[in-house]
Amino acid sequence: MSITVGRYLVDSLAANDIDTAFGIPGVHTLELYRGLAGSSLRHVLVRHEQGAAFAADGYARASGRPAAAFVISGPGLTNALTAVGQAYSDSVPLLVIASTPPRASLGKQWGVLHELRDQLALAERVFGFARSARSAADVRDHLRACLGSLRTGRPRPAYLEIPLDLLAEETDLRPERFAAASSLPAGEAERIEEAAQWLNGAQRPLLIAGGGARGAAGELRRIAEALDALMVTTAAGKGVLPEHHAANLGASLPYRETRELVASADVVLAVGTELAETDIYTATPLTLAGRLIRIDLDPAKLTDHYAAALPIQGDAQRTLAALAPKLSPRRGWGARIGGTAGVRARMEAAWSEPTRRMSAMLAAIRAALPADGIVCSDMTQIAYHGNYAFPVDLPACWFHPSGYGTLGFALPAALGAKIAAPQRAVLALAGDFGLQFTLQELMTAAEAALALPVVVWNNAALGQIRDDMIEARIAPLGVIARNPDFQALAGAFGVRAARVTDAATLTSAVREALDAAGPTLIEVVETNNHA
Ligand SMILES: Cc1ncc(C[n+]2csc(CCOP(=O)(O)OP(=O)(O)O)c2C)c(N)n1
Ligand SMILES: [Mg+2]
Repeated sequence: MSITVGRYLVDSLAANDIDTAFGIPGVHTLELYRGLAGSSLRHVLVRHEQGAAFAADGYARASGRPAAAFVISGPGLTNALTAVGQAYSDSVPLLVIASTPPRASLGKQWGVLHELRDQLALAERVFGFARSARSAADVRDHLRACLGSLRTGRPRPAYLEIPLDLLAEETDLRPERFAAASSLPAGEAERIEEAAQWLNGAQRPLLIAGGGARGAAGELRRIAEALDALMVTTAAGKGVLPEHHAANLGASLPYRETRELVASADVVLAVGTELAETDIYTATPLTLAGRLIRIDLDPAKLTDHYAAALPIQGDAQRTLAALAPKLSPRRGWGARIGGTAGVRARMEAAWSEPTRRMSAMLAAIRAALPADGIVCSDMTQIAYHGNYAFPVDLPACWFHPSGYGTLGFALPAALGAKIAAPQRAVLALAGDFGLQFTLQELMTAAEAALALPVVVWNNAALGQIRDDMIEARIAPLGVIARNPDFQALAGAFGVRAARVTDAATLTSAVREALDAAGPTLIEVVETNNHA
């Protein structure tokens, strides 16, 4: 018996462990939704396609498993692209399934509904992997390749487009489970041996761990402790070593004290990190006077502007697991400087009053969340500070739109994370302006009855940009925003709301929100502005 290609596609996704699709149906994707009706795949109706891709992103960050986003041709895809750009830059696997106009019209510019001049070309420039199907067999082959691309090598978002007339066609193909991807490779043995020699001979070894090292927490701890090394992470690598661990300087690359330590290290081992501008957050690049070893799945990273003296291409966990037993335990640099607490105290002593207030609010959130609680943060001052100052002791608990840096990530990513990990506490942290980019997803969270605290840092301004203008001696323009009444707005969505001005009340508001039957908008009113 034949089935439609739409049904075949949905069942193929389910057969390959994709269990959730965030999407918005349209006349171009009706046949996908006919397919969904009888399938085990869960569909979550979002309120904007940007929300669909952000939610799939949050789902993957929280669970390590990809989800799908179902979007219509043309505007469905272009709406999703900002979130795809974010997932690309933060190495997050997700799969966007888009329709296209009918095959006969493609490339002809007849002006058919939802037409783009070249939809695939657009997708190819933003996704890591993009394919266009013209037949049922193409759907099978491209889907296998898309899923393979998500599970081998550096994770990037993948894209498959299917013309709407093809989705409606019948096929005799049967959904199948594709062969499992091969496991990720460890680095070459000789290079690992050489890295061990360098590290064993180092006087001042320092480790830098990024998001690519998230799966190697145990190995990194073993290595840091054996060498008595110092450890720095990026925001994406936060928690690979508990931030309370004496070796850990945290995500402090923007701080002068840490940069001086990096500069004075004689061997730096950088694992799963781009060492990108957005990991460092100052205008000047890192000074690396010592010898640099880099471990990365992506060979392009090994020879970029921080070219490794010893490049090792491989999976972080497997490579570090091979390296760790070769290291001779000793006391060294960490002991000499008396651990990182003193360095951190010096960094923190310079904090301004408004920064201390943000710290207090971050501590209030921390106090309400269990150790494995997840925070999805937005592009807001409290989150930039939280990249360093929100303490986490486990990897993959603090998610920030680091690379692409788009506003609007926090709320939809958090709802995706909560759907992926319903048993865990998940919280969204956004600014008053950034929240409004994807605010409509509050309705999605309400409809799904997600116990999701949505904390809004309300300084009634585009605070960071205002401060940047003041520093650059530009008269503030376009940075004082008139806000909606957030309390009334929450009411319109039918969700609970709270308004807090002090840390203790914030802790209790978050605790209550974690036990609520739906989302809670918690407005934290910042009165002590920089300006
Ligand atoms: C899509 C997008 N547009 C513009 C920006 C530039 N931008 C970065 S932060 C910011 C202000 C955000 O204000 P708010 O969310 O209130 O955070 P605050 O800085 O006040 O904490 C803007 C406009 C951006 N990062 N992304
Ligand atoms: Mg603001």
